[in-house]
Amino acid sequence: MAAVSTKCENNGEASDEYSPKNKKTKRDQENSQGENVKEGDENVLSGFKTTNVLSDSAREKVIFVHGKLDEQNAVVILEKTPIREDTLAEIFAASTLTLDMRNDIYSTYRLQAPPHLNELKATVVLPATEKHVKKYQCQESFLVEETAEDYQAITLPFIQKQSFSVQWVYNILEKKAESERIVFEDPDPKLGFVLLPDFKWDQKQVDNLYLIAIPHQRNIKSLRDLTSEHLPLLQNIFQKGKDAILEKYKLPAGKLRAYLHYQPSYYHLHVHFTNLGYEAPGCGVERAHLLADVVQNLRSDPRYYKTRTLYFPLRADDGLLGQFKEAGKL
Ligand code: M7G
Repeated sequence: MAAVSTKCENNGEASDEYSPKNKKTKRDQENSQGENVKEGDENVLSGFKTTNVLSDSAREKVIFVHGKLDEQNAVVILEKTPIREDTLAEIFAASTLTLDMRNDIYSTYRLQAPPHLNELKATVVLPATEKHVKKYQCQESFLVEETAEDYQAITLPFIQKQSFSVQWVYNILEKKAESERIVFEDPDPKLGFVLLPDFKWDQKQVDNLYLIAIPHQRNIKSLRDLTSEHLPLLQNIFQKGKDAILEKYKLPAGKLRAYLHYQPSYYHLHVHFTNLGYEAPGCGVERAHLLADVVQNLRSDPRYYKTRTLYFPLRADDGLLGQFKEAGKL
């Protein structure tokens, strides 16, 4: 992704008098509780004022924009969605075409598809914290080497103070949000989990299928906390996750990539399930740990992830990178 601008405005708090904000503030409060209702056709982005572009990609056809909405900091992600095979007949029949150039057997056109086939996916983070703004900003990354001691001395204290809120995860587990999107649930408090579409996936086609499995257990922050004690949970997620995806999306296990991120952004354990044919963001070897490997590693050494040195990338202005530098580890 090319950085269009790396300038970051300060995160001013919204003023109380601003009238449309009173409505929003109420919605924000509802949102932290979670919201299952559909918002209808109201254009909540009509007042969005762009501050700067955090990053964009012509290849992935996505742009991450930082701005203000009702005087609150917001991040909006706009993304062109894949073209579905089942819409082709309508695209060919009902679009308008303008010729750009013709040369021998070659020609290019600007094609205007009917509006309902020309959607953008918009993801809104409101209010966005400074950490959200940094997360979506295009930046240089550095590979960090974290020993078990570094985890205890540097990473753990940092994530206990500074990580993103996992309120959205609790909202899902408590059915306060996204309950209508749940694909499968095993309600067992120890072994159970909720499987639902990741909010990066528009669910229109399985080509870019992306689901997450979130365990009901709340005390597992990340891969680092896993021991052989968690094998029944991991195996349950693996097996039932694959079965549910086969049943609902007809995608067999051999077409799936199931993995955990280290470091994750959100410290409540979760498993990513993506279509193997889709190069999902964050599926590279520097961050993704295949669930099948995690299970094997814990079988051969119950404390594998408690003792191993783990490697992961951190962005240049990530506070955790600063902590590793301060400790003379980089
Ligand atoms: P991660 O490895 O902690 O962080 O994965 P990452 O975002 O850096 O990959 C968390 C996953 O949860 C990501 O794939 C997010 O797209 C997804 N996610 C984040 N939020 C806030 C939500 C949400 O509110 N709903 C859903 N369904 N997925 C989310």
